[in-house]
Amino acid sequence: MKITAARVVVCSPGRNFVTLVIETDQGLTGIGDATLNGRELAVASYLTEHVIPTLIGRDPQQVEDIWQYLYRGAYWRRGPVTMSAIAAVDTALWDIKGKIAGLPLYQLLGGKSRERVLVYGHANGRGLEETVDAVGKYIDEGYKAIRAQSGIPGIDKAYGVGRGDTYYEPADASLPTETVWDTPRYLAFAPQLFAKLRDTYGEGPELLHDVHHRLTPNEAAQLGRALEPHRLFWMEDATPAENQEAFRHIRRHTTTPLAVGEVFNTIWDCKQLIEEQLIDYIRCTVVHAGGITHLRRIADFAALYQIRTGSHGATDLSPACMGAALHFDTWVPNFGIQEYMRHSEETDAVFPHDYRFEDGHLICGETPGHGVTIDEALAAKYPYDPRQLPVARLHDGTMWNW
Ligand code: CS2
Ligand code: MG
Repeated sequence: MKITAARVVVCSPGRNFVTLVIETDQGLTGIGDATLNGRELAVASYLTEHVIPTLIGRDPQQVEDIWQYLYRGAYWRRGPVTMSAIAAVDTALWDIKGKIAGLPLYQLLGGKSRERVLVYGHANGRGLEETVDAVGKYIDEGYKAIRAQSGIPGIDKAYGVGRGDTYYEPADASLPTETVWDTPRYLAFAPQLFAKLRDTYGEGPELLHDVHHRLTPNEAAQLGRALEPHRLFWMEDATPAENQEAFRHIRRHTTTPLAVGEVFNTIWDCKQLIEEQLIDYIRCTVVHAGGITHLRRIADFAALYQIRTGSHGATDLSPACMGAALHFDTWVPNFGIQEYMRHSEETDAVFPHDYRFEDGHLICGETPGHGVTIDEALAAKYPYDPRQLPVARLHDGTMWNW
């Protein structure tokens, strides 16, 4: 079998997506997500100019060798652009392999470890009361786990607050929106929000929270401690993790579970975090961490240290990523949870898929491959719409981590 053609489809059915389509001489086609929010065309160009020409004529069944070729062979290793491009190829090849075998992807990985995948939704509101109500709506819809993000008095455009109560999309303008960050106000507010949530909804729902890289290690330790009485499922991205050792300090001072990894590209970004058991959940995802082939390596390594998976699943990860992730989650023995921010109806129509939501869980389908396709004619009706992620500054103008 040979790869005869590959192309990149960039479309914007409500938000931007980059999708790689690979065709073979046997008429089988596979797709992979290559979306990197706010940097879409960099990955599209990397694929079109540098990767696709090297794929033509290769046997699509050689998934591992093609992964190694694109990783080792590029000489310039790692980084979000390279690893998203590799992920797209890898996901499309696993999709094709499933179609050749006539099996859903989870079967190729080793079969089901569970019947369904626990997901968490993203509840948000402009202030405390609105956020508490938004969490209630998710509970009413059957969610067992909900991440709560709220607007904070005195902070203009806090992370995670959307325009509606379900969809959340931070990439909102062609040039980055300026937001303002205020750590003392946030540290005073966040424990009040979770106290109120426990007070209102009791011990039942799992509650999560994303700090979005805003704190120093010591501030993160303080917040983790303050949240302990409210029993969080996890506190996410408490401090930037380029310096993995920073998590030693947080870990020493709090038992609130820690989750990190949505911006990681390879196992090297989390090697120390995992080896030293500095986190509880690893959040790498299919599209940004080199596809199924590499994510499997990260998860197996994490399993040695009883660290579980909790893959990123924001709306900027396309249904093609979500489909592959759900097969991965159905197989991976050390599964923890899967993020699930629902896509818009336009997005769902462009990417027909067979996964479904039921009782706070997602269930992957039985279609051979990962079960997601792209309607290219419909995609063509939604041209690229340049948008970037916001930036954050402190009140005095200092650039901060968004
Ligand atoms: C996030 C995302 O879902 C999450 O946990 O932190 O909202 C993230 O900000 C976006 O995916 C960035 O593109
Ligand atoms: Mg996050």
